[in-house]
Amino acid sequence: EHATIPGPPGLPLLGNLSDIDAENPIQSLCTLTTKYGPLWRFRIGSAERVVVASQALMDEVCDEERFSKIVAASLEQVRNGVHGGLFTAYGPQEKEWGIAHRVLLPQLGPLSIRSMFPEMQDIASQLVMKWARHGSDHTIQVVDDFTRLTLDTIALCAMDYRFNSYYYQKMHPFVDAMADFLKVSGDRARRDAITQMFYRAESQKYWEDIELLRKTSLEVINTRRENPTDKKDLLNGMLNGVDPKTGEKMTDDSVIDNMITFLIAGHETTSGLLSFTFYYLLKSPSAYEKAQAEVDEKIGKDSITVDHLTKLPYLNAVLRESLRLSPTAPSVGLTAKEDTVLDGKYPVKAGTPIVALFPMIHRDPLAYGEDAEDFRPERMLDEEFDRRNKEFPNCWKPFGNGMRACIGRPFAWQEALLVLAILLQNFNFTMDDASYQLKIKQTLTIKPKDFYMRAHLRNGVS
Ligand code: MNH
Repeated sequence: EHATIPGPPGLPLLGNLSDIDAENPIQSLCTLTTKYGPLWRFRIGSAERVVVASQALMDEVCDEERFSKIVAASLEQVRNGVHGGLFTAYGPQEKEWGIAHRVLLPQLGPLSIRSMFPEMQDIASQLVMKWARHGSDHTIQVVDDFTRLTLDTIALCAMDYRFNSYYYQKMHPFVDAMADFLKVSGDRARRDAITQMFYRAESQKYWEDIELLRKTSLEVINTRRENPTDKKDLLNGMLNGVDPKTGEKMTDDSVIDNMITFLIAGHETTSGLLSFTFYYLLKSPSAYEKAQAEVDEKIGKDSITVDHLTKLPYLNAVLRESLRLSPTAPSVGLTAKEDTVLDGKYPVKAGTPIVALFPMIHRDPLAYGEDAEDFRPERMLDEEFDRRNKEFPNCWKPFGNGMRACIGRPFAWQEALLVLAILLQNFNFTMDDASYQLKIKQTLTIKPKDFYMRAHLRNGVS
């Protein structure tokens, strides 16, 4: 028995354009889900999209035999700058993806990441110093400083380059170019070809930004070739690594594509994670207390080591719970490989984009119960977390699925754990405005908007 997927009616030409807030599309999709249920469709112009928003449907589309990642909309535009880099590649059918994937997987595995700990600690300590010197009267721009931290960390670990962002109010020109390139990629995705013609000046700057990103990256590569080191960073990994399957190395263009990709994929998501985490901790005093108690008990006043990080179950749970409620990469795009039927009765054509909506999937009451809206890290402690993932497969997917899942996950996790621990160790935090209500700013990722806090140095910790 076939049924039609429900959805908002929309206009003949524009489709559902007016149902979706261009500034905050994810929020609109979530609101519409409460109206149309966990499986619904919408149109932008004549292009149809299907939204999946429950654990059961997510589990179905995670089947890589039937579904694969689709590069549509913003991602298609990001390809203007980074082509077949890991994040924007169409998939294994694009040779560049396979080679880079196999060369980089071990470089970003838990073992290699451990060796990056000192550099992560370097950047994290600089943040502690900055906040300590500013003192508790200073309003911390949480998202901005965490973005400086994650960007400096990935640049230092990936290619031994220091942006030194903490020292500047304005961002490094490379960083500005990257941010503008991403923003305009998103804007372009919402325009048709005719409308796009009216954006000549924007378009020119867009291609100049891409040029600057690629030229700077090539300079970094050339500098390394002229000054070889045996440092085990990603740049050396990319320049020297040999794909075990084809015996080939990555081309220079592919190294550039992926260098920019790491800077893009490697900073916004992690800075968003840290920002939301502090928001949730400040809103949940009991979770905050437990987190700080764990740091005091397991680390105390010692300098943090990479081994400390394996002994912080509660902090782990805090990060998982933060990513559940506010998945900083809030959706991924999939498509059916062949015409298929979802949920046993809803036909979906091959090629139709399917949006997996993490904020709703992660609040499915079937998997998370009636308190799914609450920030409760206890539910994410290993035992319960594993039990739930077994009973409700794919109910927590903030890093995506299968072979196209996040390759930077171990990197992001080590960085986020370290930063959370070192900040709780050194400061007591308060909300700048106790009545702050969470607002969300969406670009490619989501972040809390206008969220500020204050840092009070804890006594006796240096
Ligand atoms: Mn990451 C893919 C989330 C940190 C590099 N990342 C993905 C995907 C999600 C994701 C979701 C799948 C996208 C898709 O299906 O279209 N990533 C995150 C989150 C964090 C994160 C929530 C932090 C928290 N990612 C990082 C870091 C790096 C990185 C740090 C780099 C060091 N991510 C990638 C790359 C891909 C990716 C590269 C693409 C992998 C592939 O398709 O081969």
